[in-house]
Order: sequence, then C-alpha cells, then structure tokens
Amino acid sequence: MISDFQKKKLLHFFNLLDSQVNGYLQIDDFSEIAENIRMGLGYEPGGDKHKFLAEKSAHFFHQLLNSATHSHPQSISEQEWVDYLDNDIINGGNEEKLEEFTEFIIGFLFDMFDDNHDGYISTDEFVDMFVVYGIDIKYSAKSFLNLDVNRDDRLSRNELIHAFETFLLSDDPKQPGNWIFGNWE
Ligand SMILES: [Ca+2]
Ligand SMILES: [Ca+2]
Repeated sequence: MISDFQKKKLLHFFNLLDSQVNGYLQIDDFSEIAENIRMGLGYEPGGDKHKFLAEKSAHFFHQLLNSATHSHPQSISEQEWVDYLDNDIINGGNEEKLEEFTEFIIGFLFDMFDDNHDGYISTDEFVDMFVVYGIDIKYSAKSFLNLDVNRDDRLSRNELIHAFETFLLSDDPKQPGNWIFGNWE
C-alpha cells in the first residue's frame, strides 16, 4: 500500500496528464499536449516535428492503456491510475518493472521536451514542460534546482530517472526528487 503522501504525488501526476480535466486519461489528452508543444515552439501543423510529437504522445498513451487495468475501453480513471502504480509498479515487488516504467516515463519526457535533442533538459525545456502541463510556473526554478544534483544547469537522463524514482517511492516530503513535476503540495 502506498502512503497518503505518495498518493498525493500520484494524483498530482495524474492531474497534469489529464489535460482535459475530466478525471480520465484519454487519447485527446495526449494529442492536445502534442499540439500545445507544437504551438509553443512554433512548429508547422502537420510538419515532421509535429508528426514526431503526435506519434510519440499517442504511443505513450497506448502503452499506458496496455499496461494498466481499465474498465472503460479507451480511458484510465484516476482510481485505476493509482491502483496500477501502487499494485504493479511501486509495490509489485518487481524491480525490473519499476525500472522499465521509469525509463518509459523519462523517455516520454525527453521525446516531448528535449527540443534540441542534446540528451539534456535545459532550464528552458523544463519551463516548457510546466507551461504545456499547466504546472504552476512559480515553482519551476525551485524544482529545477532540486533535480539538478551536479549543478551543471541541465537535467540529465540519470538525474530525472533518480528524481522520478524518488517521486514514486519516497515517503519523505523533504526529498528533492519529489519536485520533478513542480509543486505537489
Ligand atoms: Ca535539450
Ligand atoms: Ca545536471
């Protein structure tokens, strides 16, 4: 069982993925995100960049749909999301599955936000994530500093993987990794 603190973080994560705010993760949430990134970065509709974002985003959702138990054919509810992460990923007792899921989430963030494909999330790219997901921007600097362990002003894949694992597993509100998606409080 996850703690109330962990649950709070998982719901924060769910709420940001649920762009259309209807309590379900559905394909529209993910096409909207691809579209918002496209507009934010000024890419042409239907162009290669847009296609890349739209395909990666749709693929991400379909992978989630394949992994989580869900009662409606094309949606994952808030409770189903929490149950999936709690029972399968966090407390499933399968280290490999946890690693795979972490790679999957961080891979998705890189596909969406590592705009210059240098293998790092810069401060600007990190701010893009806040804007696109409607995360309160006033926490972006604090969050970035918490995640940038080696203080080189960019977030590596390892820094994000480490943070995301903390976000999922830790029951300590003081851990810096809790800040990967901004203010969870
Ligand atoms: Ca980058
Ligand atoms: Ca760094």
